[in-house]
Amino acid sequence: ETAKRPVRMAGATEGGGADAGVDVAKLRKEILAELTYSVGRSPETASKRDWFVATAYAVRDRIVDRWVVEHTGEHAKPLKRVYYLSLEFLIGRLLFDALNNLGLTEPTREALAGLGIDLNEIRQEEPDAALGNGGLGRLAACFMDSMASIGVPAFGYGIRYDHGLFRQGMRDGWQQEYPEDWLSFGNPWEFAHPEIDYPIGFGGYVEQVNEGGQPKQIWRPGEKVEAVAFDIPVVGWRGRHVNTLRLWSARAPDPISLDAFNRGDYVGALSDRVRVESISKVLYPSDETPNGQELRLRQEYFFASASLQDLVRRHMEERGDLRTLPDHVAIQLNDTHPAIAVPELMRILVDLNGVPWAEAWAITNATFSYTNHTLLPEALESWPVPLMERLLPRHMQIIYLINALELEAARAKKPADDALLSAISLIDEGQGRRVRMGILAFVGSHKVNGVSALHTDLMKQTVFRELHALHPDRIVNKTNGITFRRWLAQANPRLTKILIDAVGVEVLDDPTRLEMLADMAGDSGLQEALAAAKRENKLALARVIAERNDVFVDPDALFDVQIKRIHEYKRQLLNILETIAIYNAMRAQPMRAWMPRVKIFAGKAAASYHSAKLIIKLANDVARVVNSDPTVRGLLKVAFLPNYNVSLAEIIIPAADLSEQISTAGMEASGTGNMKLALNGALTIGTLDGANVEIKEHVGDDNIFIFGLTAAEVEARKKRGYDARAAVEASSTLREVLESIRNGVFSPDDPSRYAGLVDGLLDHDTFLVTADFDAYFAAQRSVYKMWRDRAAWMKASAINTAKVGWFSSDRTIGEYAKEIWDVKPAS
Ligand code: B1H
Repeated sequence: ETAKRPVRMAGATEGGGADAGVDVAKLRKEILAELTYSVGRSPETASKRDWFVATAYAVRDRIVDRWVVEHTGEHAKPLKRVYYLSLEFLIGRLLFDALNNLGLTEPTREALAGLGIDLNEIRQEEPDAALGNGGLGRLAACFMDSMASIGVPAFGYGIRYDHGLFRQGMRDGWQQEYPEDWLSFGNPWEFAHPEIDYPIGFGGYVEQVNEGGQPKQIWRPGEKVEAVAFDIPVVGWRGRHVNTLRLWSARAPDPISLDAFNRGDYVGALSDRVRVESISKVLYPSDETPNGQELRLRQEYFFASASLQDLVRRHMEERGDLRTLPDHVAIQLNDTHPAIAVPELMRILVDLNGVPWAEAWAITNATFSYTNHTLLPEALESWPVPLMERLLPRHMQIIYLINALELEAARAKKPADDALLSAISLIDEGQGRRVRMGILAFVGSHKVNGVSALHTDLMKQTVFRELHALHPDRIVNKTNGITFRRWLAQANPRLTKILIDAVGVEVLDDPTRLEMLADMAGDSGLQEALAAAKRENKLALARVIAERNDVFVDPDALFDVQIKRIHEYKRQLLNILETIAIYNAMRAQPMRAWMPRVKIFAGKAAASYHSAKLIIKLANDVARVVNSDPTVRGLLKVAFLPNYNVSLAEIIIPAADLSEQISTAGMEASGTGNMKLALNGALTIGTLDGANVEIKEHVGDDNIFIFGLTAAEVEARKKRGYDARAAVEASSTLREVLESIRNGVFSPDDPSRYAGLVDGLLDHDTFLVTADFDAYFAAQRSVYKMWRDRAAWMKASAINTAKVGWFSSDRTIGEYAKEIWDVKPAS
């Protein structure tokens, strides 16, 4: 039913729709009671933070009421639960998640207003929980929201890092890392459970004992750590279901060494504790760059072991038989980071519960599944065998045994194929012996998934080619998704209101209803409403850019946005080169009718990733030069916004006109920012990479700007041996750009700053920046052609919003539930 509806400007509540029938006076009383009795402040002396905490507590109470219902009575023992194991949960702020899902946003605004408090102000007091690096961690957070919303009984398991991803500062245009301290004022959403604790062992040795004539292995760890549970309730849409995010914190069994203390060695008295508790101190900021430190492996085993002990205990309490584990438990490994859980479950089954190996392996395989998020060779986890032997000696034995049996089975299927055997071996004999965690996760799982159609195909052709041949039904695709509740309803209430008016409030429950908007995309009333909302959002972003960068931008300029981790394969450099090309053209012909545009960048670089940090510096150098050049007359502005995080994304995305998704084809597994931006009406300029391919299929070729080499062409080019110098020679625009960088136009204080960067491009352009430059430049020109025709642009923008309903993480989770977990959602 796609009958046109008139576009109404009044109607449902902003961004909500489920707010009717709430007793505002009662809510106000509850907030005041929390302020008094939980925070310990009077309204007269309360700070904004106090008000935030009191409000969070009041909302939390209501979640807990439902949580209790969910965990007693008929819901208490669902047939099957999902356990989502992830080293990262990039959850951001939670107040509006909870308010929006409970239909309490407007009532709370009203309740607080009656007390002279502005909800929009106090929400800024909530720290942004950054327990993740980027897309992978944010995906886990979107999945938690979707599982609670569509009624998949689930626990998320991760680490309660004291310090999340570093705060990014800028000094002179260079990235500086500062510690992040989200817990310094406490976390009102969590419940500490010091009584839920599990011992985690490290090191020591394996003892072989004789049990009824059978040899039996017993691990005697040399060191013990306790894992303590902290729970955050996750409430789904309309408050129908509440799941749990359980994060583990490390605690030393002995808080202090009294021996050392009594000797007067006060630092030594605490040193063991500090070492042990360092496990949950800080998130690794690596993001697809290798780190390989021992502490990281400790983190992985710490949280995998605690989570398995916890779910096995629950399963035994409920079902009393370990052999039925796969009937009631599905464990999803978010990348290989928790893959050590595979041998850990084997240890629990075989060593601790006497299950025969073959049966244990069948149980393990039926319980686990694994999501791969990257094919970049440098990002594939592997651990040195000597480190594994020292830290987890029993697991190393189990891994050897798994490997022997897998190789034997492969040999039986494909005899005498040595290349195949070395390709699927758990042990990489290449550069020192290492355990390949991707292979371990693959063989330990019944399903292995990629995160976009293209990525899944490439998995089958490259990294997992041989394993795929042996297990042709194991690899499946689950294209990523995003929660529309955060990325549309909360982040963009102006657009949400228009959508509700246009296609009905049901769109909040069923994003496929957005499709109805496509038929109205040509309607000038709708276009004007969309343009007005976009302009308001751009004004809000312009204020942030002015505050943070002291740069003043025109809200009517095209906002061209690239926001994501800084990585060479994501090619922020390509975008900067195009920026310089425009700048050069403006200087050559200052009086031409240039369309005003703003280039907006944001993102963090791994602290040790020097070339990524140099790209940030270049963006800032270009910004300084361009923004202060009078010949440009303000028609081109460049802003690198520092400290990109979930909250900043919520401001930038609703204000974007153009979404930069320009990775070297074949390298971005999916992307999820691409989905958020298209949903919010930005047009994509992008390569045929990751989920861009599927976005193109949904929005149609006319409503997206695709350019550049395909993944297959990239492969072919590299095989052939790519000659960047020839490409640069052939492009006068690119040549000029590179010359201006090399000549120090953007670094007069240090003219040779970028000599290495330019030489690198010419000598080994690994990411084919120069190969795609001309095509990218041309695609940008077609962007401008469409931008000049406002009606055409707004129509394409509306179609983008209309056609991306499929990218809801509710759809993604529905697919996981059906095809991987065998769980029936409750609603
Ligand atoms: C993604 C990572 C990642 N892929 C290692 N891989 C990390 C790898 O700390 N580490 O060691 C951290 C993160 N992250 C991203 O996952 C992909 O690049 C995106 O394309 C994808 O959208 C996202 C979610 O699937």
